[in-house]
Amino acid sequence: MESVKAYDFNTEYFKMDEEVAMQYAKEVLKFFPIDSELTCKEIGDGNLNYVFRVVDEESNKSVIIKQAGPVARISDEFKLSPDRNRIESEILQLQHKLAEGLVPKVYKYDSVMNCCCMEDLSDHEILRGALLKHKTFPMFAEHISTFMVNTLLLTSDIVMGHKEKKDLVKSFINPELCEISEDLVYTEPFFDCERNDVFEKTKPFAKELLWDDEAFLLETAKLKFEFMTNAQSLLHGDLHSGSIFVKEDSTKIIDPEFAFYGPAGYDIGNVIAHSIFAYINGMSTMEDGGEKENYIAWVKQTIVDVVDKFVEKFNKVYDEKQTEKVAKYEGFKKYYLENILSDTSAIAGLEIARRVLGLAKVKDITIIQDEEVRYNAEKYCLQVAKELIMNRKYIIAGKDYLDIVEKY
Ligand code: SR1
Ligand code: MG
Repeated sequence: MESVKAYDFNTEYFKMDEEVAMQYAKEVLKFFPIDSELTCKEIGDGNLNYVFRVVDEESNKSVIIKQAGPVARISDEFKLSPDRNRIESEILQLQHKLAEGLVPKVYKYDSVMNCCCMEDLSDHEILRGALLKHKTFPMFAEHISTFMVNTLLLTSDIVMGHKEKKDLVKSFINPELCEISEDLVYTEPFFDCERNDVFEKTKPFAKELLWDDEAFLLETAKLKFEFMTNAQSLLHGDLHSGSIFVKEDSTKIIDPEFAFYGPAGYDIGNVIAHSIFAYINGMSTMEDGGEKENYIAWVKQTIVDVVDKFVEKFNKVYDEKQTEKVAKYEGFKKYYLENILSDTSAIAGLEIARRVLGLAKVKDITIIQDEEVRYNAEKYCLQVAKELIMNRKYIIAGKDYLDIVEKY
């Protein structure tokens, strides 16, 4: 009989491999009987962590173990506190209460091994991957708008007691991951930053359109300070299509390790930006015909619905759940929502620009093989991005986004 190596999971952190993850699932998590025959695969494809899927084929039970390392997976230039795993576990549990059914269940957070054990969502697929196959998800806008209204508005000073809210601000202070966003979203895409490896053909266009435009750079500076100082809502903080699992009738939001108290528009802007990436990928890579028409029509409708459903549900929840006396004053709700919506537009623009010009790019663009087609897609993205940032005060409804998406 093969002997099983004994690991000490209680004293000191060490990085798991597949064998260790199986052992952990039995011994610590007690998710499987000790004598069960398990399989395990590391399935993480994000930039930071390791994700193990442990399965018992016989009982069909499975679990996910997500472990944070001391450096980012994408590059050891990023030394990151494993506290991000605590943040992720606690936020998932909080979001589970605020937006039931829209996040995976957490089974355990382990502060020694820096891992979070959670529900396996393998019957779903990652939204970005599904979009790259040009699949459509008719319920997506409905689900994501509910998720955003519930998690953003219910954690704001409009609804929460202000002391209780400040306790959450304290718990989810997230300096290292915020610094990544401050650098990667707000700063480095807007000059010729060496580590960004910008697509060569696009560089002169980026220089003329963005890097040399002082009025534009000033707006990015204002937005960076808004990100760093406006503790409005408890954000997911990285709500792109790689952080969302989907199947036809279900949406599950994962990976909230970038969570902190910031401007509510940050999450909504991310969802719109990555929907626009789905649009430009479809336009650039699909053959003309019915399939392309259906897909493009669905993406456009999704962009419109994400914004308009957010606004509709926001108004309703605000009226039902507001507790702050002055938030009831005539005109305040409109003022508050308009600020969120202008942030949303600007952040959609920043996210689009940074995924083209920054360190962390998106497959929607990078898989475009033909250089001329990719160049045109990147030019399109940068023009849309600039308009979303510069005209943010006027981009407040789904239709306004549609006009810009169709304009270039
Ligand atoms: C170093 S991390 C790069 C990017 O991956 C994450 O998902 C965030 O979007 C971050 O900006
Ligand atoms: Mg992630």
